[in-house]
Amino acid sequence: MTDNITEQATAAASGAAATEQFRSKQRAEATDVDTKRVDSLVRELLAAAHDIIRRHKVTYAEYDALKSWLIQVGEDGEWPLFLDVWVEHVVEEVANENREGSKGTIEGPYYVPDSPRLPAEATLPMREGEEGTPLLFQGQVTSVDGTALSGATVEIWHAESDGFYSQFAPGLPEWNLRGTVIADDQGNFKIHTIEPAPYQIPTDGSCGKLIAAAGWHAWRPAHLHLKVSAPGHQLITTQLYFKGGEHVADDIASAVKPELILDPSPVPGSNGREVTYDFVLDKA
Ligand code: MBD
Ligand code: FE
Repeated sequence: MTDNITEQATAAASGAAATEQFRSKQRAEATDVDTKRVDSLVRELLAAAHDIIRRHKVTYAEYDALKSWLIQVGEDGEWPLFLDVWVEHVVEEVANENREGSKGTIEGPYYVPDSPRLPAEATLPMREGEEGTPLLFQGQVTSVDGTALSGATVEIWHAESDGFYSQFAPGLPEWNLRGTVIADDQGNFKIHTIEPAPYQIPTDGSCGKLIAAAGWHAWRPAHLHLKVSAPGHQLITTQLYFKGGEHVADDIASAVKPELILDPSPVPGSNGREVTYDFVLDKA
């Protein structure tokens, strides 16, 4: 929104915040993993690397370039970003392959739990004059058997018009464009927000360096992040995109699915748009 934010946002600062956030929400400790499984997973991962080195005759110069890049990823705090952009989508695919309800997709590095609780119809916390097309995002949460899920929870977080997330870029109010909406007794919710902008991976860090070195682009399409849950049901982590938006067809994070593309319509007599999207939750 302001040049101020653009100037101050650095890969290292958002990386440090993402690393800190990850450490505080870790799902399980590595020590919970069975020795045999660590043995086969790591052995196969290394064997795949060895095979690539042999097939491509990787040189010492390339090996050293890899080593310094890996060191820099750690120094920049960009492991959460790197892994969520290039690896998480396959973990999500495997984790959710048996779901019958709504599609999920990756969480990404910028989720923060315990955002402000809001009623079933609510406006997300935002700055005075927050830039962007006003968006009414509404829908209903039901169970796979069709039952409306009273009091379902819809957590939502997204970037502002420059692609920055609160708590991961300087100058934004703590909970800007983040909220936990409690649906009504029919599972209905109405969320007033603004349409987010496409997100560019920071160009000044190690992930940006990799993208430049490989000649890739650094963009994710504009997206809303969501976690939807209800008692007795499995939480779904997902994202929703906008039809016709830039990079919907070539997301750097490979996290777009056809079921996740919204097609909002203009709200007559206003400059805003609205869209309805219903969530269907699998039983726990
Ligand atoms: C994002 O906003 C995001 O959602 C992912 C997955 C990676 C980087 C930035
Ligand atoms: Fe995101």
